[in-house]
Amino acid sequence: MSGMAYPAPSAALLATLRDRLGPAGFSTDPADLAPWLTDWRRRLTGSAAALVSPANLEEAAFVVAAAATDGVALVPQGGNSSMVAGATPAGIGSDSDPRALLVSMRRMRTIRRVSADDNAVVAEAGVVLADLHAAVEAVDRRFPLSLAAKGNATVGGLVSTNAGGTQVLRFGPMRALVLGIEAVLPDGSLLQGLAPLRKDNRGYDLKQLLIGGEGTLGLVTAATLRLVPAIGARTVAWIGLHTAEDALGLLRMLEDRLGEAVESFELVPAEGLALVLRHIPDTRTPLAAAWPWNVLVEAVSSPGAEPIAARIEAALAEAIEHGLVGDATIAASEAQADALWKLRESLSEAEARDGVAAKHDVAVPVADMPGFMARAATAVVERFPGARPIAFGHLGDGNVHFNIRSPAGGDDKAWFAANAAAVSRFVHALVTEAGGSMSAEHGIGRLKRADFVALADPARLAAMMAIKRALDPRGIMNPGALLPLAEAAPPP
Ligand code: 2HG
Ligand code: ZN
Repeated sequence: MSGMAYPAPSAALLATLRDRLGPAGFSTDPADLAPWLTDWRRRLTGSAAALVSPANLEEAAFVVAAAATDGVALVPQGGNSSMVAGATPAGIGSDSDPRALLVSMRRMRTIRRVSADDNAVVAEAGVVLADLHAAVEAVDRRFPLSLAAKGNATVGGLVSTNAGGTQVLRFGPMRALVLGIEAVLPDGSLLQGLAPLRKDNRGYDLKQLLIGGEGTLGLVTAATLRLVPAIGARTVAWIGLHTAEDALGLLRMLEDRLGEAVESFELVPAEGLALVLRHIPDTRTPLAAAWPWNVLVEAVSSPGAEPIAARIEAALAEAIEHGLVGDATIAASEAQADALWKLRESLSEAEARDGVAAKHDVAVPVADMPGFMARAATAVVERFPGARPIAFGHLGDGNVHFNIRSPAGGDDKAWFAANAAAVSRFVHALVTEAGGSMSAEHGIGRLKRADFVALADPARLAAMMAIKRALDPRGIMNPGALLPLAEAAPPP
């Protein structure tokens, strides 16, 4: 379906927005818009009639209400670090006839309240994750979600995509960390639910609809987020293993010995480590030999608790003795811990520097993951000869990035253009058949929408469409992300 049924914002609407938001909050200057029209992975470029940047809740509500009156499409955007082009105004109008308003939340960056007693922080949508981390550290607390894009990703985007990252194992993804939400619904009304309630049983959980809603059900303007005790001590280890099954065995053993202290359990295959060492400056191999698989483990204790380094060391020695682990090193300083993390966090970038890859973000039950990775790799190579699968990431969460690189030595751009869509459909079908998810943490956005719609359970898709129609009957919120681009409904 075409998005051309969305009306272009009228001159009167643009003037109203300019008057209300002022020069800092409204621009039609192509130079201001350009950096925000292409997605992070540079796969899609869109167009917008204006960049609209509300500075507070009142302005945000004004923008949505004004757009709703005219049925104009709004595309919310935070740090523009979506892995799936969830915040790119593509497919709505065109360069010569731009029809979307790009709504940047980056000016709403106030941390309204931090409460150590409530273990909660109220942050506006535009607060950058790294700034949030710093603000809550100041009161001896921690927001336990982190990802490589922390310098760009914003609270609104993290909430709207139910972001995950490298620290999900213990405290969960955003869904588990959001206590409350403030949002503007598609008709301009306000959903005000920022109270840091731990229990609230008044029927449907509307905030959970907005979490992971990818901006299709409303504009998140602020969220109340759960905090946990600050880090007293952390131990970071890099471990070499023979098989992915052994990695899983190690995870369960460490949980047995260390309880909940294990906060990260990240899988890096030999090929992934080699890519990082080849492409990322200032990296060096952590173990004497190359192992088929590696894991990075981080275990954390709170300030008043016993440090755990000695217990990890003992557990790893035992695992080596039993042949579960090949070799291991434990960071002796914070600098060494950061260096080990750099090996993991640079993997995505190293892969990109090496060439193009078809990217996947799949989940299956944790215990099935080693088997799935092996089966899927064989199936992909059979179907696409020469393709090079590489699986890395959040093994402890049952989520890996099962990326497929082009055959070595060829023209990878040409291979990608000819095969990427078919490769992705193939991988997404495999994971769906395995009872898993084709999007574990990145969301659907625009890049995965076609596969999601094609492979989704019909009952699930129908329920989602019904919710969308009920809350956003004219389809103005982030058209084309997550769900098919609908024709804009005529004004009532
Ligand atoms: C990661 O885990 C990110 O490093 C990016 O989710 C994954 O680039 C990717 O495929
Ligand atoms: Zn990831």
